[in-house]
Amino acid sequence: MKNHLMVAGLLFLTFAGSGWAAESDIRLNSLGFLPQLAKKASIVAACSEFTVRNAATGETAFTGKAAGPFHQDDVNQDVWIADFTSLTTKGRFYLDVPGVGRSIEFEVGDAVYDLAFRTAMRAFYLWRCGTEVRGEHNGQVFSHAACHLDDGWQDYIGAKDSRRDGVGGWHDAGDYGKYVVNAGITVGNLFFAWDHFQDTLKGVSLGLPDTAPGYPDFLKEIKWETDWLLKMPYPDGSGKVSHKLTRTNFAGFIMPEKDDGKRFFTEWSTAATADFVAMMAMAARYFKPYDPAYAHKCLAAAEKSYKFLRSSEEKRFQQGDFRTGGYQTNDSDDRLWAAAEMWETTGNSECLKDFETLALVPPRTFGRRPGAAPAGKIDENWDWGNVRNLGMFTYVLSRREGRDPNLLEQVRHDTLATADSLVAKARQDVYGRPLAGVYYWGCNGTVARQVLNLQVANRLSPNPEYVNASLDAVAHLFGRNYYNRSYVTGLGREPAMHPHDRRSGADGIDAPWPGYVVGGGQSATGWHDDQEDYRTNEIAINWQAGLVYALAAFTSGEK
Ligand code: 9MR
Ligand code: 9MR
Ligand code: ZN
Repeated sequence: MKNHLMVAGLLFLTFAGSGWAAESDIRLNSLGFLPQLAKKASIVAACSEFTVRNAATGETAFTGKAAGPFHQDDVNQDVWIADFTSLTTKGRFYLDVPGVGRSIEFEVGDAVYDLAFRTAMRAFYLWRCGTEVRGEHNGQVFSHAACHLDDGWQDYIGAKDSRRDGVGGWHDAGDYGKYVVNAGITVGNLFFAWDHFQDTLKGVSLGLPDTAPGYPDFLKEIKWETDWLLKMPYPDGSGKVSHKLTRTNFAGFIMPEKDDGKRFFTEWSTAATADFVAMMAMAARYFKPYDPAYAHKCLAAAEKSYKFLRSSEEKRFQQGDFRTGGYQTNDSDDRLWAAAEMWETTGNSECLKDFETLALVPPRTFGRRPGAAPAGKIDENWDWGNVRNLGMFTYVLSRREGRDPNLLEQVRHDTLATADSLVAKARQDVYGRPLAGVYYWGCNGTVARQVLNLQVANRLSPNPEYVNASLDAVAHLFGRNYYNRSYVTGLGREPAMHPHDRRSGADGIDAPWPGYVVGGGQSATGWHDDQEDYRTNEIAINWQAGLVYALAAFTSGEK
Protein backbone atom coordinates (compact mmCIF):
# COMPACT_ATOMS: atom_id res chain seq x y z
CA MET A 1 0.00 0.00 0.00
CA LYS A 2 2.68 2.34 1.06
CA ASN A 3 4.67 1.42 -2.04
CA HIS A 4 1.70 1.99 -4.27
CA LEU A 5 1.16 5.44 -2.86
CA MET A 6 4.77 6.28 -3.36
CA VAL A 7 4.64 5.13 -6.96
CA ALA A 8 1.48 7.15 -7.55
CA GLY A 9 3.12 10.16 -5.94
CA LEU A 10 6.17 9.83 -8.14
CA LEU A 11 4.02 9.42 -11.21
CA PHE A 12 2.07 12.51 -10.31
CA LEU A 13 5.24 14.51 -9.77
CA THR A 14 6.67 13.33 -13.06
CA PHE A 15 3.47 14.21 -14.87
CA ALA A 16 3.20 17.61 -13.24
CA GLY A 17 6.87 18.25 -13.94
CA SER A 18 6.66 17.37 -17.61
CA GLY A 19 3.36 19.23 -17.94
CA TRP A 20 5.05 22.39 -16.82
CA ALA A 21 8.07 21.80 -19.02
CA ALA A 22 5.77 21.18 -21.97
CA GLU A 23 3.95 24.44 -21.59
CA SER A 24 7.26 26.25 -21.56
CA ASP A 25 8.28 24.41 -24.73
CA ILE A 26 5.41 25.90 -26.74
CA ARG A 27 5.80 29.64 -27.25
CA LEU A 28 3.18 31.87 -28.71
CA ASN A 29 1.55 35.27 -28.42
CA SER A 30 0.04 35.03 -24.95
CA LEU A 31 -2.38 37.90 -25.70
CA GLY A 32 -4.08 35.72 -28.30
CA PHE A 33 -4.85 35.99 -32.00
CA LEU A 34 -7.12 37.87 -34.39
CA PRO A 35 -9.44 35.46 -36.24
CA GLN A 36 -8.42 36.32 -39.80
CA LEU A 37 -4.66 36.80 -39.31
CA ALA A 38 -1.51 34.75 -38.76
CA LYS A 39 -1.25 32.32 -35.83
CA LYS A 40 2.02 30.59 -35.10
CA ALA A 41 3.79 28.89 -32.26
CA SER A 42 7.46 28.07 -31.83
CA ILE A 43 8.05 24.66 -30.25
CA VAL A 44 11.44 23.83 -28.78
CA ALA A 45 10.97 20.06 -28.61
CA ALA A 46 10.76 17.46 -31.34
CA CYS A 47 7.25 17.16 -32.71
CA SER A 48 5.25 16.57 -35.82
CA GLU A 49 1.42 16.55 -35.66
CA PHE A 50 -0.32 19.08 -33.49
CA THR A 51 -3.94 19.73 -32.58
CA VAL A 52 -5.64 22.93 -31.56
CA ARG A 53 -8.34 22.08 -29.02
CA ASN A 54 -11.26 23.99 -27.61
CA ALA A 55 -10.22 24.89 -24.07
CA ALA A 56 -13.60 24.11 -22.54
CA THR A 57 -14.49 20.88 -24.34
CA GLY A 58 -11.16 19.50 -25.57
CA GLU A 59 -12.73 19.11 -29.01
CA THR A 60 -10.46 19.33 -32.01
CA ALA A 61 -10.65 22.71 -33.74
CA PHE A 62 -7.71 22.29 -36.08
CA THR A 63 -4.95 19.81 -36.84
CA GLY A 64 -1.68 20.44 -38.56
CA LYS A 65 1.91 19.36 -38.94
CA ALA A 66 4.72 21.37 -37.40
CA ALA A 67 7.55 22.35 -39.73
CA GLY A 68 11.12 21.85 -38.68
CA PRO A 69 13.47 21.44 -37.04
CA PHE A 70 15.10 24.78 -37.70
CA HIS A 71 18.34 25.34 -35.87
CA GLN A 72 19.18 28.87 -34.80
CA ASP A 73 22.68 29.61 -33.59
CA ASP A 74 22.10 32.69 -31.47
CA VAL A 75 19.75 30.81 -29.14
CA ASN A 76 21.36 27.44 -29.87
CA GLN A 77 18.01 25.68 -30.24
CA ASP A 78 16.17 23.40 -32.62
CA VAL A 79 12.72 24.81 -33.14
CA TRP A 80 9.56 23.55 -34.85
CA ILE A 81 6.90 25.96 -36.13
CA ALA A 82 3.18 25.21 -35.79
CA ASP A 83 1.11 27.35 -38.13
CA PHE A 84 -2.61 27.37 -37.32
CA THR A 85 -3.55 30.51 -39.25
CA SER A 86 -6.46 28.63 -40.88
CA LEU A 87 -8.20 28.38 -37.51
CA THR A 88 -10.52 31.37 -37.79
CA THR A 89 -13.11 30.35 -35.17
CA LYS A 90 -13.39 32.62 -32.15
CA GLY A 91 -13.00 31.11 -28.71
CA ARG A 92 -10.47 29.83 -26.18
CA PHE A 93 -8.04 27.15 -27.26
CA TYR A 94 -4.78 25.40 -26.50
CA LEU A 95 -2.24 23.54 -28.60
CA ASP A 96 -1.91 19.83 -27.92
CA VAL A 97 1.42 18.53 -29.21
CA PRO A 98 1.91 14.76 -28.84
CA GLY A 99 5.21 14.01 -27.15
CA VAL A 100 5.50 17.61 -25.95
CA GLY A 101 2.30 18.55 -24.15
CA ARG A 102 -0.12 21.46 -24.06
CA SER A 103 0.40 25.14 -24.58
CA ILE A 104 -1.13 27.81 -22.39
CA GLU A 105 -4.72 28.66 -23.22
CA PHE A 106 -5.19 31.52 -25.62
CA GLU A 107 -8.05 33.44 -27.13
CA VAL A 108 -8.97 33.94 -30.77
CA GLY A 109 -11.10 37.07 -30.99
CA ASP A 110 -11.46 40.60 -32.32
CA ALA A 111 -10.53 42.36 -29.09
CA VAL A 112 -7.49 40.37 -27.95
CA TYR A 113 -5.14 43.38 -28.19
CA ASP A 114 -7.50 46.01 -26.81
CA LEU A 115 -6.49 45.89 -23.15
CA ALA A 116 -2.81 45.81 -24.10
CA PHE A 117 -3.25 48.84 -26.35
CA ARG A 118 -5.04 50.86 -23.68
CA THR A 119 -2.59 49.86 -20.97
CA ALA A 120 0.44 50.64 -23.14
CA MET A 121 -0.90 54.07 -24.06
CA ARG A 122 -2.05 54.82 -20.52
CA ALA A 123 1.54 54.10 -19.50
CA PHE A 124 2.38 57.52 -20.99
CA TYR A 125 -0.15 59.12 -18.66
CA LEU A 126 1.47 57.28 -15.75
CA TRP A 127 4.78 58.79 -16.87
CA ARG A 128 3.42 62.33 -16.51
CA CYS A 129 5.67 64.77 -14.67
CA GLY A 130 4.51 67.85 -12.81
CA THR A 131 1.24 66.32 -11.66
CA GLU A 132 -0.13 63.51 -9.55
CA VAL A 133 -0.98 60.32 -11.41
CA ARG A 134 -3.07 57.29 -10.52
CA GLY A 135 -3.96 54.12 -12.38
CA GLU A 136 -5.36 50.70 -11.53
CA HIS A 137 -4.26 47.39 -12.95
CA ASN A 138 -5.18 43.87 -11.84
CA GLY A 139 -6.74 45.34 -8.71
CA GLN A 140 -3.63 47.24 -7.67
CA VAL A 141 -3.33 51.02 -7.60
CA PHE A 142 -0.22 52.73 -8.92
CA SER A 143 0.12 56.38 -7.99
CA HIS A 144 2.43 59.21 -7.07
CA ALA A 145 2.04 62.80 -5.95
CA ALA A 146 2.85 65.82 -8.12
CA CYS A 147 6.57 65.85 -8.89
CA HIS A 148 9.32 68.14 -10.16
CA LEU A 149 7.29 71.30 -9.67
CA ASP A 150 10.51 73.32 -9.55
CA ASP A 151 11.48 72.57 -13.18
CA GLY A 152 13.71 74.14 -14.13
CA TRP A 153 16.78 76.19 -13.37
CA GLN A 154 18.55 78.29 -15.99
CA ASP A 155 22.10 78.25 -14.62
CA TYR A 156 23.42 76.43 -17.69
CA ILE A 157 21.83 78.79 -20.16
CA GLY A 158 23.32 81.97 -18.79
CA ALA A 159 20.98 82.92 -15.93
CA LYS A 160 22.40 81.82 -12.61
CA ASP A 161 19.88 81.05 -9.83
CA SER A 162 16.92 81.92 -12.00
CA ARG A 163 13.98 79.60 -12.52
CA ARG A 164 11.63 79.43 -15.49
CA ASP A 165 8.55 77.25 -16.03
CA GLY A 166 9.51 73.89 -17.47
CA VAL A 167 6.96 71.83 -15.55
CA GLY A 168 5.13 68.94 -17.26
CA GLY A 169 5.85 66.42 -19.99
CA TRP A 170 6.72 62.77 -19.46
CA HIS A 171 9.62 61.29 -17.55
CA ASP A 172 11.96 59.71 -20.09
CA ALA A 173 12.27 56.20 -18.83
CA GLY A 174 13.16 54.51 -15.56
CA ASP A 175 14.80 57.85 -14.74
CA TYR A 176 12.97 61.14 -14.30
CA GLY A 177 14.82 63.28 -16.85
CA LYS A 178 13.16 64.99 -19.82
CA TYR A 179 14.99 64.92 -23.15
CA VAL A 180 13.85 66.65 -26.33
CA VAL A 181 15.59 64.29 -28.78
CA ASN A 182 13.98 61.22 -27.25
CA ALA A 183 10.65 63.02 -27.17
CA GLY A 184 11.12 63.43 -30.93
CA ILE A 185 10.99 59.83 -32.05
CA THR A 186 8.33 59.17 -29.40
CA VAL A 187 5.90 61.91 -30.38
CA GLY A 188 6.64 61.21 -34.05
CA ASN A 189 5.65 57.55 -33.67
CA LEU A 190 2.54 58.43 -31.70
CA PHE A 191 1.36 60.95 -34.30
CA PHE A 192 1.92 58.33 -36.99
CA ALA A 193 -0.30 55.97 -34.99
CA TRP A 194 -2.96 58.66 -34.89
CA ASP A 195 -2.60 59.42 -38.59
CA HIS A 196 -2.89 55.78 -39.61
CA PHE A 197 -5.45 54.48 -37.12
CA GLN A 198 -7.47 57.46 -35.93
CA ASP A 199 -10.75 55.90 -37.06
CA THR A 200 -10.30 53.17 -34.46
CA LEU A 201 -8.39 55.21 -31.88
CA LYS A 202 -10.67 58.20 -31.58
CA GLY A 203 -13.33 56.33 -29.63
CA VAL A 204 -10.93 54.66 -27.19
CA SER A 205 -11.12 55.89 -23.62
CA LEU A 206 -7.87 55.82 -21.67
CA GLY A 207 -9.39 57.02 -18.40
CA LEU A 208 -7.33 60.21 -18.39
CA PRO A 209 -8.02 63.35 -16.38
CA ASP A 210 -9.47 65.95 -18.74
CA THR A 211 -6.35 68.01 -19.33
CA ALA A 212 -7.38 68.86 -22.90
CA PRO A 213 -11.15 69.34 -23.19
CA GLY A 214 -12.57 68.33 -26.54
CA TYR A 215 -9.55 66.22 -27.53
CA PRO A 216 -9.82 62.47 -28.07
CA ASP A 217 -7.90 60.73 -25.26
CA PHE A 218 -5.07 59.59 -27.53
CA LEU A 219 -4.28 63.17 -28.60
CA LYS A 220 -4.94 64.46 -25.10
CA GLU A 221 -2.02 62.40 -23.87
CA ILE A 222 0.30 63.64 -26.62
CA LYS A 223 -0.68 67.23 -25.77
CA TRP A 224 0.62 66.72 -22.24
CA GLU A 225 4.07 66.36 -23.85
CA THR A 226 3.72 69.14 -26.43
CA ASP A 227 2.63 71.56 -23.68
CA TRP A 228 5.96 70.87 -22.01
CA LEU A 229 7.91 70.99 -25.27
CA LEU A 230 6.59 74.50 -25.89
CA LYS A 231 8.52 75.51 -22.75
CA MET A 232 11.85 74.21 -24.05
CA PRO A 233 12.87 76.98 -26.52
CA TYR A 234 15.16 79.64 -25.04
CA PRO A 235 13.28 82.59 -23.54
CA ASP A 236 15.27 85.01 -25.74
CA GLY A 237 12.96 84.38 -28.69
CA SER A 238 15.78 82.99 -30.83
CA GLY A 239 14.10 79.64 -31.47
CA LYS A 240 16.99 77.59 -30.00
CA VAL A 241 15.73 74.58 -28.07
CA SER A 242 17.35 73.22 -24.91
CA HIS A 243 18.59 69.67 -25.38
CA LYS A 244 17.14 68.45 -22.08
CA LEU A 245 15.87 69.29 -18.62
CA THR A 246 17.46 67.05 -15.98
CA ARG A 247 19.54 66.92 -12.83
CA THR A 248 23.28 66.76 -13.33
CA ASN A 249 23.29 63.11 -12.19
CA PHE A 250 20.68 60.39 -11.80
CA ALA A 251 18.59 60.25 -8.63
CA GLY A 252 18.44 57.05 -6.59
CA PHE A 253 15.46 54.68 -6.55
CA ILE A 254 12.97 57.08 -5.00
CA MET A 255 9.46 58.19 -5.97
CA PRO A 256 9.45 61.23 -8.27
CA GLU A 257 7.93 63.58 -5.71
CA LYS A 258 10.87 62.77 -3.42
CA ASP A 259 13.39 63.70 -6.09
CA ASP A 260 14.17 67.27 -5.11
CA GLY A 261 17.60 67.65 -6.71
CA LYS A 262 17.87 70.79 -8.85
CA ARG A 263 16.98 70.20 -12.48
CA PHE A 264 18.35 72.41 -15.24
CA PHE A 265 17.50 73.54 -18.74
CA THR A 266 20.64 72.65 -20.66
CA GLU A 267 22.25 74.24 -23.67
CA TRP A 268 20.57 73.87 -26.99
CA SER A 269 21.50 71.56 -29.86
CA THR A 270 20.51 71.55 -33.51
CA ALA A 271 19.18 67.97 -33.20
CA ALA A 272 16.81 68.98 -30.39
CA THR A 273 15.79 72.12 -32.25
CA ALA A 274 15.04 70.17 -35.42
CA ASP A 275 13.05 67.51 -33.57
CA PHE A 276 11.13 70.27 -31.84
CA VAL A 277 10.23 71.74 -35.24
CA ALA A 278 9.04 68.37 -36.53
CA MET A 279 6.94 67.64 -33.45
CA MET A 280 5.37 71.10 -33.43
CA ALA A 281 4.58 70.95 -37.13
CA MET A 282 2.85 67.60 -36.61
CA ALA A 283 1.03 68.94 -33.55
CA ALA A 284 -0.26 71.86 -35.61
CA ARG A 285 -1.65 69.43 -38.18
CA TYR A 286 -3.24 66.84 -35.92
CA PHE A 287 -4.54 69.13 -33.20
CA LYS A 288 -6.07 71.64 -35.60
CA PRO A 289 -9.52 69.99 -35.88
CA TYR A 290 -9.87 69.98 -32.09
CA ASP A 291 -8.09 73.18 -31.08
CA PRO A 292 -7.22 75.65 -33.86
CA ALA A 293 -5.77 78.24 -31.46
CA TYR A 294 -3.34 75.74 -29.97
CA ALA A 295 -2.47 74.42 -33.43
CA HIS A 296 -1.62 77.97 -34.43
CA LYS A 297 0.64 78.37 -31.42
CA CYS A 298 2.45 75.12 -32.26
CA LEU A 299 2.95 76.20 -35.87
CA ALA A 300 4.30 79.59 -34.85
CA ALA A 301 6.82 77.88 -32.54
CA ALA A 302 7.79 75.46 -35.30
CA GLU A 303 8.30 78.26 -37.81
CA LYS A 304 10.44 80.32 -35.48
CA SER A 305 12.74 77.40 -34.65
CA TYR A 306 12.87 76.28 -38.26
CA LYS A 307 14.02 79.69 -39.37
CA PHE A 308 16.75 79.62 -36.76
CA LEU A 309 17.75 76.07 -37.68
CA ARG A 310 18.16 76.87 -41.37
CA SER A 311 20.74 79.52 -40.58
CA SER A 312 22.62 77.46 -38.03
CA GLU A 313 25.52 75.02 -38.39
CA GLU A 314 25.34 71.69 -36.59
CA LYS A 315 25.71 72.10 -32.83
CA ARG A 316 25.96 68.91 -30.85
CA PHE A 317 25.09 68.81 -27.20
CA GLN A 318 28.07 68.61 -24.82
CA GLN A 319 27.41 66.95 -21.48
CA GLY A 320 29.77 69.15 -19.44
CA ASP A 321 28.68 68.67 -15.80
CA PHE A 322 25.87 66.30 -16.75
CA ARG A 323 25.83 62.52 -16.25
CA THR A 324 22.23 61.93 -17.27
CA GLY A 325 21.19 60.66 -20.72
CA GLY A 326 23.24 62.14 -23.58
CA TYR A 327 21.06 61.53 -26.63
CA GLN A 328 23.80 63.11 -28.73
CA THR A 329 23.27 62.52 -32.41
CA ASN A 330 24.07 63.81 -35.90
CA ASP A 331 21.45 66.35 -36.88
CA SER A 332 21.07 65.54 -40.60
CA ASP A 333 18.20 63.09 -40.07
CA ASP A 334 16.51 65.44 -37.59
CA ARG A 335 16.74 68.31 -40.08
CA LEU A 336 15.33 66.12 -42.81
CA TRP A 337 12.41 65.14 -40.62
CA ALA A 338 11.78 68.79 -39.65
CA ALA A 339 11.70 69.81 -43.31
CA ALA A 340 9.25 67.01 -44.18
CA GLU A 341 6.81 67.92 -41.41
CA MET A 342 7.03 71.64 -42.13
CA TRP A 343 6.27 70.97 -45.78
CA GLU A 344 3.44 68.57 -45.02
CA THR A 345 1.83 71.03 -42.62
CA THR A 346 2.30 74.25 -44.60
CA GLY A 347 2.88 73.23 -48.22
CA ASN A 348 5.82 75.65 -48.28
CA SER A 349 8.00 74.80 -51.29
CA GLU A 350 11.20 75.96 -49.55
CA CYS A 351 10.66 73.25 -46.97
CA LEU A 352 10.10 70.70 -49.74
CA LYS A 353 13.36 71.80 -51.32
CA ASP A 354 15.16 71.48 -47.97
CA PHE A 355 13.82 67.97 -47.59
CA GLU A 356 14.68 66.86 -51.09
CA THR A 357 18.20 68.23 -50.78
CA LEU A 358 18.79 66.42 -47.48
CA ALA A 359 17.24 63.24 -48.86
CA LEU A 360 20.16 62.98 -51.29
CA VAL A 361 22.68 62.77 -48.44
CA PRO A 362 24.27 59.29 -48.47
CA PRO A 363 22.91 57.03 -45.72
CA ARG A 364 26.17 56.59 -43.81
CA THR A 365 25.86 60.18 -42.66
CA PHE A 366 22.79 59.26 -40.67
CA GLY A 367 22.93 57.69 -37.24
CA ARG A 368 23.19 53.97 -37.90
CA ARG A 369 22.29 51.20 -35.50
CA PRO A 370 24.56 48.21 -34.94
CA GLY A 371 23.84 45.56 -37.51
CA ALA A 372 22.00 47.94 -39.78
CA ALA A 373 22.62 46.95 -43.38
CA PRO A 374 23.60 49.72 -45.78
CA ALA A 375 20.26 51.05 -46.83
CA GLY A 376 18.84 53.23 -49.54
CA LYS A 377 16.38 55.86 -48.38
CA ILE A 378 14.79 53.76 -45.64
CA ASP A 379 16.25 52.13 -42.54
CA GLU A 380 14.88 48.84 -41.23
CA ASN A 381 16.66 49.22 -37.90
CA TRP A 382 16.31 52.60 -36.24
CA ASP A 383 15.84 54.36 -32.93
CA TRP A 384 16.22 57.84 -31.41
CA GLY A 385 19.57 58.42 -33.15
CA ASN A 386 18.06 58.21 -36.60
CA VAL A 387 14.63 59.63 -37.36
CA ARG A 388 15.14 59.76 -41.12
CA ASN A 389 12.34 57.25 -41.66
CA LEU A 390 9.81 59.59 -40.09
CA GLY A 391 10.61 62.25 -42.68
CA MET A 392 10.69 59.74 -45.52
CA PHE A 393 7.35 58.23 -44.49
CA THR A 394 5.67 61.63 -44.26
CA TYR A 395 7.03 62.46 -47.72
CA VAL A 396 6.07 59.21 -49.39
CA LEU A 397 2.55 59.14 -47.90
CA SER A 398 1.80 62.81 -48.56
CA ARG A 399 -1.12 63.87 -50.74
CA ARG A 400 0.61 67.13 -51.60
CA GLU A 401 1.82 67.92 -55.11
CA GLY A 402 5.24 68.99 -56.29
CA ARG A 403 7.48 66.13 -55.20
CA ASP A 404 10.46 65.11 -57.32
CA PRO A 405 9.13 62.02 -59.15
CA ASN A 406 12.51 60.24 -59.13
CA LEU A 407 13.08 60.69 -55.44
CA LEU A 408 9.49 59.76 -54.70
CA GLU A 409 9.83 56.55 -56.67
CA GLN A 410 13.07 55.72 -54.90
CA VAL A 411 11.57 56.26 -51.42
CA ARG A 412 8.55 54.23 -52.38
CA HIS A 413 10.72 51.44 -53.74
CA ASP A 414 12.97 51.40 -50.68
CA THR A 415 10.00 51.41 -48.30
CA LEU A 416 8.66 48.26 -49.95
CA ALA A 417 12.10 46.64 -50.26
CA THR A 418 12.78 47.24 -46.56
CA ALA A 419 9.40 45.82 -45.58
CA ASP A 420 10.07 42.76 -47.78
CA SER A 421 13.34 42.30 -45.97
CA LEU A 422 11.58 42.49 -42.58
CA VAL A 423 9.06 39.90 -43.75
CA ALA A 424 11.91 37.59 -44.79
CA LYS A 425 13.72 38.09 -41.48
CA ALA A 426 10.63 37.44 -39.38
CA ARG A 427 10.17 34.22 -41.32
CA GLN A 428 13.81 33.27 -40.91
CA ASP A 429 13.95 33.89 -37.14
CA VAL A 430 12.63 30.93 -35.14
CA TYR A 431 10.76 33.34 -32.87
CA GLY A 432 9.41 35.52 -35.69
CA ARG A 433 11.58 38.48 -34.70
CA PRO A 434 11.81 40.90 -37.65
CA LEU A 435 15.07 42.29 -36.20
CA ALA A 436 16.54 38.80 -36.67
CA GLY A 437 19.98 38.34 -35.14
CA VAL A 438 20.48 41.94 -34.00
CA TYR A 439 20.54 42.86 -30.32
CA TYR A 440 21.42 46.10 -28.52
CA TRP A 441 20.25 48.48 -25.81
CA GLY A 442 16.54 48.97 -26.37
CA CYS A 443 16.17 46.50 -29.26
CA ASN A 444 12.69 45.43 -28.12
CA GLY A 445 11.64 48.98 -28.94
CA THR A 446 13.05 48.58 -32.43
CA VAL A 447 11.19 45.29 -32.92
CA ALA A 448 7.97 47.15 -32.12
CA ARG A 449 8.91 50.19 -34.21
CA GLN A 450 9.49 48.01 -37.28
CA VAL A 451 5.72 47.65 -37.40
CA LEU A 452 5.66 51.26 -38.63
CA ASN A 453 7.91 50.30 -41.57
CA LEU A 454 5.61 47.39 -42.38
CA GLN A 455 2.41 49.39 -42.08
CA VAL A 456 3.68 52.26 -44.24
CA ALA A 457 4.58 49.66 -46.88
CA ASN A 458 1.13 48.17 -46.49
CA ARG A 459 -0.45 51.55 -47.14
CA LEU A 460 1.60 52.00 -50.31
CA SER A 461 1.02 48.46 -51.55
CA PRO A 462 -1.36 46.35 -49.45
CA ASN A 463 0.08 42.93 -48.72
CA PRO A 464 -1.02 40.42 -46.05
CA GLU A 465 2.65 39.53 -45.52
CA TYR A 466 3.26 43.02 -44.14
CA VAL A 467 0.36 42.65 -41.75
CA ASN A 468 1.45 39.20 -40.62
CA ALA A 469 5.05 40.27 -40.06
CA SER A 470 3.67 43.15 -37.98
CA LEU A 471 1.88 40.58 -35.87
CA ASP A 472 5.08 38.54 -35.63
CA ALA A 473 6.69 41.53 -33.93
CA VAL A 474 3.79 41.82 -31.48
CA ALA A 475 3.80 38.07 -30.83
CA HIS A 476 7.50 38.12 -30.11
CA LEU A 477 7.12 40.81 -27.46
CA PHE A 478 4.23 38.98 -25.78
CA GLY A 479 5.70 35.52 -25.45
CA ARG A 480 6.83 33.94 -28.70
CA ASN A 481 10.43 34.29 -27.67
CA TYR A 482 13.38 32.51 -26.08
CA TYR A 483 12.03 33.22 -22.60
CA ASN A 484 8.41 32.25 -23.24
CA ARG A 485 7.57 35.43 -21.34
CA SER A 486 5.97 38.77 -22.01
CA TYR A 487 8.42 41.67 -22.19
CA VAL A 488 5.60 44.04 -21.20
CA THR A 489 4.87 44.61 -17.52
CA GLY A 490 1.43 43.57 -16.29
CA LEU A 491 0.38 41.97 -19.59
CA GLY A 492 0.61 38.47 -21.03
CA ARG A 493 2.33 35.36 -19.76
CA GLU A 494 4.89 35.72 -16.94
CA PRO A 495 5.54 39.38 -17.73
CA ALA A 496 8.69 41.28 -16.77
CA MET A 497 8.54 41.86 -13.01
CA HIS A 498 11.60 43.91 -12.11
CA PRO A 499 12.06 46.70 -14.66
CA HIS A 500 14.69 49.37 -14.11
CA ASP A 501 12.02 51.90 -13.17
CA ARG A 502 12.35 54.13 -10.16
CA ARG A 503 8.63 54.17 -9.39
CA SER A 504 8.37 50.38 -9.55
CA GLY A 505 11.41 50.06 -7.33
CA ALA A 506 10.29 52.61 -4.76
CA ASP A 507 6.52 52.33 -4.32
CA GLY A 508 6.54 49.24 -2.11
CA ILE A 509 4.05 47.39 -4.34
CA ASP A 510 5.03 43.88 -5.37
CA ALA A 511 4.10 44.43 -9.03
CA PRO A 512 5.76 46.84 -11.47
CA TRP A 513 3.96 49.79 -13.01
CA PRO A 514 1.87 48.27 -15.82
CA GLY A 515 2.03 48.35 -19.60
CA TYR A 516 5.74 49.06 -20.16
CA VAL A 517 7.99 47.22 -22.61
CA VAL A 518 11.50 46.58 -21.31
CA GLY A 519 14.56 47.16 -23.48
CA GLY A 520 15.50 43.50 -24.01
CA GLY A 521 18.74 41.52 -24.12
CA GLN A 522 21.85 42.78 -25.83
CA SER A 523 22.29 39.24 -27.09
CA ALA A 524 19.68 36.62 -27.98
CA THR A 525 19.95 35.06 -24.51
CA GLY A 526 21.07 38.15 -22.58
CA TRP A 527 17.91 39.55 -20.98
CA HIS A 528 17.85 39.79 -17.19
CA ASP A 529 14.60 40.59 -15.44
CA ASP A 530 16.56 42.38 -12.77
CA GLN A 531 16.04 45.96 -11.60
CA GLU A 532 19.78 46.60 -11.52
CA ASP A 533 20.20 45.71 -15.16
CA TYR A 534 19.37 49.01 -16.85
CA ARG A 535 21.11 47.83 -20.02
CA THR A 536 18.45 45.20 -20.71
CA ASN A 537 15.55 45.86 -18.37
CA GLU A 538 14.82 49.59 -18.38
CA ILE A 539 11.67 51.11 -19.85
CA ALA A 540 11.66 54.23 -22.06
CA ILE A 541 9.23 56.45 -23.97
CA ASN A 542 10.84 55.83 -27.37
CA TRP A 543 10.45 52.06 -27.06
CA GLN A 544 6.97 52.47 -25.63
CA ALA A 545 5.81 54.57 -28.59
CA GLY A 546 6.85 51.73 -30.90
CA LEU A 547 4.73 49.35 -28.85
CA VAL A 548 1.75 51.72 -28.89
CA TYR A 549 1.98 52.03 -32.67
CA ALA A 550 2.16 48.25 -33.08
CA LEU A 551 -0.87 47.63 -30.86
CA ALA A 552 -2.80 50.54 -32.39
CA ALA A 553 -2.59 48.70 -35.71
CA PHE A 554 -4.53 45.78 -34.22
CA THR A 555 -6.85 47.17 -31.58
CA SER A 556 -10.56 46.90 -32.35
CA GLY A 557 -11.10 50.38 -30.95
CA GLU A 558 -13.87 49.27 -28.64
CA LYS A 559 -14.43 51.04 -25.30
O1 9MR B 1 19.25 54.66 -13.65
C1 9MR B 1 19.96 55.12 -14.80
C2 9MR B 1 19.22 54.74 -16.05
O2 9MR B 1 17.97 55.38 -16.07
C3 9MR B 1 20.06 55.06 -17.27
O3 9MR B 1 19.47 54.57 -18.45
C4 9MR B 1 21.44 54.44 -17.13
C5 9MR B 1 22.35 54.77 -18.30
O4 9MR B 1 22.50 56.12 -18.47
O5 9MR B 1 22.06 54.87 -15.95
C6 9MR B 1 21.34 54.52 -14.77
O6 9MR B 1 21.99 55.02 -13.67
C7 9MR B 1 23.10 54.29 -13.26
C8 9MR B 1 24.35 55.12 -13.47
O7 9MR B 1 24.58 55.37 -14.83
C9 9MR B 1 25.54 54.43 -12.85
N1 9MR B 1 25.28 54.10 -11.47
C10 9MR B 1 24.13 53.23 -11.26
C11 9MR B 1 22.87 53.88 -11.82
C12 9MR B 1 21.68 52.91 -11.71
O8 9MR B 1 21.15 52.85 -10.47
O1 9MR C 1 18.21 54.36 -25.42
C1 9MR C 1 19.52 54.81 -25.12
C2 9MR C 1 20.51 53.86 -25.71
O2 9MR C 1 20.41 53.85 -27.12
C3 9MR C 1 21.91 54.26 -25.29
O3 9MR C 1 22.82 53.29 -25.74
C4 9MR C 1 21.96 54.38 -23.77
C5 9MR C 1 23.31 54.81 -23.24
O4 9MR C 1 23.61 56.10 -23.61
O5 9MR C 1 21.01 55.32 -23.32
C6 9MR C 1 19.70 54.95 -23.63
O6 9MR C 1 18.83 55.93 -23.18
C7 9MR C 1 18.70 56.09 -21.78
C8 9MR C 1 18.98 57.54 -21.51
O7 9MR C 1 20.32 57.81 -21.75
C9 9MR C 1 18.57 57.96 -20.11
N1 9MR C 1 17.23 57.56 -19.82
C10 9MR C 1 17.00 56.15 -19.97
C11 9MR C 1 17.27 55.74 -21.39
C12 9MR C 1 16.96 54.27 -21.61
O8 9MR C 1 17.89 53.41 -21.04
ZN1 ZN D 1 8.39 64.45 -12.48
